[in-house]
Amino acid sequence: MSDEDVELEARLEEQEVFEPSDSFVEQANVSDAGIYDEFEENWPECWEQAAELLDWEEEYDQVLDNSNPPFYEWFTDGTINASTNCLDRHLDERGDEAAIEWVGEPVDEDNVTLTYSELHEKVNEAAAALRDLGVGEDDVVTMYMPMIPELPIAMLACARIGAPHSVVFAGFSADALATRMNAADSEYLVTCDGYYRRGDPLDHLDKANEGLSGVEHDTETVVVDRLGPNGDDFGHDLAEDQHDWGELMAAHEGAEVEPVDRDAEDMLFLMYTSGTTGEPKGVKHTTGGYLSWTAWTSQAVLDIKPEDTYFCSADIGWITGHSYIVYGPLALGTTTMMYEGTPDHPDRDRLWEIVEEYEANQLYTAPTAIRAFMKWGTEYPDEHDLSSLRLLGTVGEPINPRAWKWYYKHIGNEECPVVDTWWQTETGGMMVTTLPGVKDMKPGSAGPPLPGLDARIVDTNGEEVDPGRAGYLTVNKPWPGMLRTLYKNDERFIEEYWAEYSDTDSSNSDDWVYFPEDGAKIDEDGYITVLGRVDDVINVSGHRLGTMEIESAIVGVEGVAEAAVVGGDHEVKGEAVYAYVITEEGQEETDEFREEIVQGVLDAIGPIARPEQVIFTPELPKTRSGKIMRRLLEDIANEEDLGDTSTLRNPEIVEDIRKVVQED
Ligand code: 6R9
Repeated sequence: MSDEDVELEARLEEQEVFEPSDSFVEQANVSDAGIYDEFEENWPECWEQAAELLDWEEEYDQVLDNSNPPFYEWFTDGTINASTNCLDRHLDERGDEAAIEWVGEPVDEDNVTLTYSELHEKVNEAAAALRDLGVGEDDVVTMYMPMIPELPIAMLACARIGAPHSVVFAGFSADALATRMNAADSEYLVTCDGYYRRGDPLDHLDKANEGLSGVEHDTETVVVDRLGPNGDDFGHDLAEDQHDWGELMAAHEGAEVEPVDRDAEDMLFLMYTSGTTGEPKGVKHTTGGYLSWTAWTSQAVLDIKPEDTYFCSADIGWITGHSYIVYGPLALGTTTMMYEGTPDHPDRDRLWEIVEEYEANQLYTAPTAIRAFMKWGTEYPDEHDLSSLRLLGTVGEPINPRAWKWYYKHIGNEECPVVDTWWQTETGGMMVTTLPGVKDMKPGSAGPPLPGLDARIVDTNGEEVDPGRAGYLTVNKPWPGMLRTLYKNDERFIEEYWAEYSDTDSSNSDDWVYFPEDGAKIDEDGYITVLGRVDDVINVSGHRLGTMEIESAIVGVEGVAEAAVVGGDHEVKGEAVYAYVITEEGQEETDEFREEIVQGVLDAIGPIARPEQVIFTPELPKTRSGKIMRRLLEDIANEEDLGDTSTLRNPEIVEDIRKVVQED
């Protein structure tokens, strides 16, 4: 490093508050600080500003119906179609502009640009094909696909005919697919033969078929041919209830499908996510509220304009991809990018190469990726011209100030505001973050709640805690993008998100408080620092995993008597999975058996849940009531001071476990 660089690093390290540049503010979609007061005074009507970003078939009567909390309804009696809003209405002005820039794995240089007209055409053909297969309004269509253009095409086709989609991340296992299709009674699946990973073809249909064999009802499957001849080796033949996507599309060439009028409160999609118990939760999002929320936040926070090229490196299989690759950006008529591959193939400058080539204006990624970039070194971004970038964003987990500053300096050249956006699958879109054209940034802190939102940090009694003290994050007013319920499980919806801090007997909406299960603190300026989950969910590389899900996978392995899973600190992943395992009598505690356990997790969930360490232990630390003390296990994983262990039934076990971990 030159002297100048050293000086710069030192200055950055000390700086705690960063102002957005004048040039950014001048052109920002939102730059008037009055918006906070305006929204507060004018709540909930302020959210008409979000609804106004959309084209409605039938105008709504009421912005919010809060007569039956927590079953809130937004934009009541309005009707709207999401695919019309993402496609048809842009055709006149932006028909020839790119809607999706798809960058494939660099296998045969087959990148694809889909203009709004082309995407519209394909979505219509796919909608006609799905309808012909029997998909009707309100039938749940499952999608199990990687980052290929057919995924958003199929999603928008479903939206057009009023069939909710349920996208299952392609990295999830066959079991995970079966569980989700069964839970949603989903009779249709769209999947593909395979895809590329780091240049090599990977079989996917095999996994899909295995999943289908665990589905309890009849199904129809559509299979996209992603690999062409490169997939021949997998030797797939389609079964009778399986159809080739390409043939279906060809048979419906030029078809036009009248978009179905959906009530604002009709379901747009389901997304299964991890929670405290083993069963994944089917989060239900609606058409009017969700689309308003993602469009408004895309505009206000990501500063998206139609002429932008916007790049979010998430996978559409997660909520970030739904909200901020597909629905938000397309509703605004911008160009949204999709990247099929990984950031390190063919080399570690892959993302920067893409940013340069496509002149991307925004980059929205995860702290885990930023920490990996940091580790790889500045030479990779330095090789590329990144001056097209105007704004940077992060999501998925807390970002440490060092990673924030690295991103700000080495990717944003100290000219791009960084938005650290806190939100969840359940919230539909961003909740706590700075408005980049209005607020200063504080690395490590997401920022204040967005205008019109009331988020507080409270203690276990629901009393607000003083600035600087750790507490629980709560959201005290409803918002349009919120989940409406857990699919077919209103009771669990109340139990999981509301019971903790609400007066559940009250029909007054003021008595209802949403609890996202995150710990947080607030500073004197109202900036919120999210500390992480307070339930049994761990966050590995920004992916939410339930410890119970992983534990049940492990105890499913023959020879395992009991298991406890916790998150331990990890330099790049944020958290990593640590599995403490008690074996059955007679089971040898060998490395081979460790491998079997790891395989059990891969089979049940997928590679994202791979345990970093499997630790054999004779016992688990338990409270007197028999609850496993995960906090202790976490501290052992992180080699921290153990504090008070007096409530343990078996305090001596802690030392034993610690010894085993240190020996490993
Ligand atoms: C969008 C998404 C949600 C959980 C959430 C929290 C963590 C997300 C964060 C963050 C700190 C941020 N989280 N963004 N923590 N700062 N900017 O990630 O949804 O997969 O449902 O995860 O992720 O713990 O509760 P989801």
